[in-house]
Amino acid sequence: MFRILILMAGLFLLIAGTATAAAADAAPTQRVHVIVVDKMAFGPMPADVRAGDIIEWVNRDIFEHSATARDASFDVDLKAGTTVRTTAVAGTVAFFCKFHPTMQASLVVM
Ligand SMILES: [Cu+2]
Repeated sequence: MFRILILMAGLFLLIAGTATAAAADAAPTQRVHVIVVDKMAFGPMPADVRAGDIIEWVNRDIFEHSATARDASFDVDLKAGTTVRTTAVAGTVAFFCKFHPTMQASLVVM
């Protein structure tokens, strides 16, 4: 009887240990941040963007735009009325629209 009890306690510890390890291995939650392009301008930049998060570029205009990084780290083509997703990379990147260079903004990714 005592032996069975020891065996069950061991089994419980094994299961509990496995569950803890699985939780620790889980990747941090990947969040989605929306940047709206409307009326020939980039909307407000999302705050608290972390590397690996998703940036969802939404072009509500009837014109084609782009989000082109000055350091060439990304170049997103945004056809009229489309949505494009990219993965955020750490750093502060100034970007502009290559079709309308007065459209400019800067995105901070931690
Ligand atoms: Cu544009």
